[in-house]
Amino acid sequence: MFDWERAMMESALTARDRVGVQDFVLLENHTSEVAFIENLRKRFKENLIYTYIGSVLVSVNPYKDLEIYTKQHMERYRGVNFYEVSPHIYAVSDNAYRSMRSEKRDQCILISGESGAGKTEASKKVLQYYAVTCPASEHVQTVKDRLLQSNPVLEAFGNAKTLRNDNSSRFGKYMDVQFDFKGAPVGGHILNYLLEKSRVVHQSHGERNFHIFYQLIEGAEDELLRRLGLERMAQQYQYLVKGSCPKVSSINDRSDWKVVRKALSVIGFSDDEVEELLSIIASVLHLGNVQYSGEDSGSSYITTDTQIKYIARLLGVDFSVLKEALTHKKITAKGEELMSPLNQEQASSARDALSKAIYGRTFTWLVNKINTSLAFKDKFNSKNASVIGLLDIYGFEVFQNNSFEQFCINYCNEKLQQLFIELTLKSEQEEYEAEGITWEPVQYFNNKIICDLVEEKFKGIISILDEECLRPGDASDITFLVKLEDTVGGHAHFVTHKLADGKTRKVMGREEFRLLHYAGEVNYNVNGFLDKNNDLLFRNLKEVMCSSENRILTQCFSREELTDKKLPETTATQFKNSLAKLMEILMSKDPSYVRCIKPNDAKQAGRFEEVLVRHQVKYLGLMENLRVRRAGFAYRRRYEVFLQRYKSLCPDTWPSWDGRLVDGVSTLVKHLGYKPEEYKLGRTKIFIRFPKTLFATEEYRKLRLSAVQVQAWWKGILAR
Ligand code: AD9
Ligand code: MG
Repeated sequence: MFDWERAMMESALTARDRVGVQDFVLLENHTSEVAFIENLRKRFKENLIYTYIGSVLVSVNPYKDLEIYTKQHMERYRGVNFYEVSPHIYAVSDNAYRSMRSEKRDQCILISGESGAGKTEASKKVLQYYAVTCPASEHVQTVKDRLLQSNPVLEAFGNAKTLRNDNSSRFGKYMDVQFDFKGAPVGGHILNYLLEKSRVVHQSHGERNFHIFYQLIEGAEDELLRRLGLERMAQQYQYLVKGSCPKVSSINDRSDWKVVRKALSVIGFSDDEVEELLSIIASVLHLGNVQYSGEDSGSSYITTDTQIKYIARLLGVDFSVLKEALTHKKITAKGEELMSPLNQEQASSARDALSKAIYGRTFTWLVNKINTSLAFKDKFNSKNASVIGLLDIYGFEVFQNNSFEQFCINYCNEKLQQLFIELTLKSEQEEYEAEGITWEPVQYFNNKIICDLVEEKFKGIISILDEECLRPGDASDITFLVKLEDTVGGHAHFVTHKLADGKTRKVMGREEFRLLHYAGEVNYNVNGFLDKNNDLLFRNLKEVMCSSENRILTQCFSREELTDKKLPETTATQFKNSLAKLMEILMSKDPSYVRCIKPNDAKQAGRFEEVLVRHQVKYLGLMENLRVRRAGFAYRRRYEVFLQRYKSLCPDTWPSWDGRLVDGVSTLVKHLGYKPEEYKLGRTKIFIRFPKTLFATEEYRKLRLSAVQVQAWWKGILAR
């Protein structure tokens, strides 16, 4: 090697030192978490927010706009092989698209990470990529517009400012994008999961209600506000002031209102429908301002009629029936229906239950409406449509105080982890088998045991919770906990304050149980579990809603529900069933993964907090993911791609190889001095065991390219 060659090689290596490796499988010390995080940090400092673990994309939220999402960038990734360009969400999008087209298999892109890590932004980038790069016709353009415009609408009604994220999605979302045989997007379908309805009536300090309320109040024209009986002051509304945070510096409610209003039109809402929708939103605000006073007898009354009048008018319901339903509950005694008065506390919670039910059901209606607008119209061809699914769902949550919502969210993450394990290991195994290479089993923690603990019939936590919800008499959150102790007390992943020898564990509260999740331990406080799982709405309130003249509400509250003798499913069971369906959908597709990481809690650009990142690396299971990926061969590439990239390094394969691809690759690697234990040749791919082998090859290629350039430059000088 000449001195100048060595100098160039060194400078290439220094550059790699500075920016890290773009695929973690290439890390020399792949079992070291320190090396893993250092690589992330180095890249983050250079604004390189994306890194691969094989085909999994790890993304660190930059908290600033990077110039990497332009049309030119999209073009750069279009139709290009994964490894030819630097890691990017567009590479994942393009790869899924190409696999769908060439292998005729449905795809899904699963995006996970904690709140504020960038999941929703990532899913929007994927959609934008398809909207810009896929073929279009006039009809397709409409679909593209609707797909894109569904986002601002869903975010207005389903997102809110939280402490962790100014635009936090408070529901899980799975969206199918359907493509026709030409590869043009022709339809879509959205499934929504577990909207955080409790936010409608209560927000923690520093948080807000759903965006739409503030957008309406700030943005709507005077005339509309007057019709809805609203004032332009969020502080006026009890449901909007609980978090003492009506204004957020990063949010412009007024201009967002315009965007949402336009999006509703693009999706196909008529003006009447919009008016009806907003009447519902306004009614929820009025409901929040309904105040009660108590009477000595234990009953309660509503202090002023103003709000009830507005609600009755806006929803087209009878004023006095509504008023009675907000202070009484209907009971049947000896075959006769009686109105039993509610005390002040019961009446307030009945009112809140109504607000939550109205909002929650309207949200589901909204999703259905969007689905109708996105539906693939060509029934004849819809069977031939290929699909790319996008999952943007809440990440694992551990707070100071964890309740029913965290329990559901973390259960969902266990299920996704389970799917990840099955699919990654399965696909590794399948690839080895397909290539005729011996499969070497990998040790890993299978979290099925935790999923079973939560969801097993009769013995699982959800079953026990449902049982307590249905049991008449003295059932309470505490009796639920006692039953849990009796039933799953000995389970390796379940802990309470009770020790096996009858003593108590001092560090745990008496109202708590702890689950040892795959991602770490979480203590859940059982307070409110029964109520939240029951999600009860008194019958007479349902009846009022069924009688409404608002056409959206009549679709949300059906009369059948009143006559149906079957007990309604509890929240946890509904969630469990919808997750089971989701798993089925995902299992039938080829997955790509995007793992999002939040670099700091302050939502600041340029700040990389190691402790925080380490925690996420752990519960996203990234080290385990890397271990599985590295267990056999670190790297694999199709013969034609490998040959194309490195053929210039061997006189026998340059400028082209005429024989079988496998022989060309074999000749090439022998020339490069690969030792037999360093690689294996499969049916269509070469498998390389160690990253350093590939590195050396890659550096050698760079060097040769530079040498060619230097030669050309030198020839140029001589020719002058
Ligand atoms: V939550 O679970 O819904 O609370 P997400 O969805 O993971 O959360 P989101 O995508 O909303 O987080 O990102 C949070 C904020 O980070 C965004 O509002 C942006 O301000 C910022 N962000 C995220 N990704 C990017 C990006 N690729 N480039 C620039 C980003 N900013
Ligand atoms: Mg989100």
